[in-house]
Amino acid sequence: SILKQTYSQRAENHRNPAAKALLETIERKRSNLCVSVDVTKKADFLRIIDIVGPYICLVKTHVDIIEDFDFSVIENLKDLSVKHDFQIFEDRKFADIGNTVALQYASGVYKIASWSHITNAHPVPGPSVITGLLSVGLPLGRGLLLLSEMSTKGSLATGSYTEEAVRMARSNRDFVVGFIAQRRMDNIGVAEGASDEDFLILTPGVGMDVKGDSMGQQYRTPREVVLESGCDVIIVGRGIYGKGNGANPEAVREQAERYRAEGWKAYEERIGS
Ligand code: BMP
Repeated sequence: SILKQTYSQRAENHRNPAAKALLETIERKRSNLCVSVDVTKKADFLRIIDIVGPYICLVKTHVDIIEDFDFSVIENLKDLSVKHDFQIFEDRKFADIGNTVALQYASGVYKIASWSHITNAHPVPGPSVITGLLSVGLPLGRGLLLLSEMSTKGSLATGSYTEEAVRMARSNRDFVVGFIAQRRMDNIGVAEGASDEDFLILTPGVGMDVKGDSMGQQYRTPREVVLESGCDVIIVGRGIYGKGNGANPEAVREQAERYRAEGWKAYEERIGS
């Protein structure tokens, strides 16, 4: 079963270059930690990434919240990704018709496809959202995650919506490399244990010190996410950079180290090493 395979074994199962590179990075750095850097000033954004860089496999961005954005942010981000050996995931959550998402992905101020190895989409428009994005991303070797579940209280992404998202992914395995979800998706719609599919499961809503925020976010620990729910990458935002936009570098470094260690320990326990 996928749950018992190492990240490097799984890297060999993936043909998509972005999925393969992510799995290889996870193994090389012994880190299944993705840090989500949701701050509004480019200096804070780059400073936090430089601090957490050694401890992560992936940086997750929302570039559209940076108030003083210009393309130097992207150039600096790319330099940091080489310096610290991590992949980049713009959490754009595309959710429109194929033609529009292709334009949003390739063009505009951010030109996401030109620098983000992985991005994501809501399955709500149906398969055409994938068709639109892959027309841009596939030739560039990019990968897509579908949001088949969400971490928030009252999420509508449950039941048959989640199942249909998995079906959409199965029909586009060259580009859809996995899911934003709270548990494994490979066995949905097939008999327990019958699937040898390998989807990447990246999971937000991870925190060790609080259970949620005042706006519906819900947190689980790395152990619950990786060991009990079988997810592959933990996504942590405020749990690492804290309330002060990462003003205390040593505290940010310590949290990144702590979440990396917890995520990796849960993985080692899962594969039984
Ligand atoms: P935090 O760890 O600070 O709660 O941040 C979580 C991050 O993950 C945010 O950037 C949010 O946009 C994203 N996210 C989420 O929390 N839940 C989901 O279901 C999907 C997300 O992309």
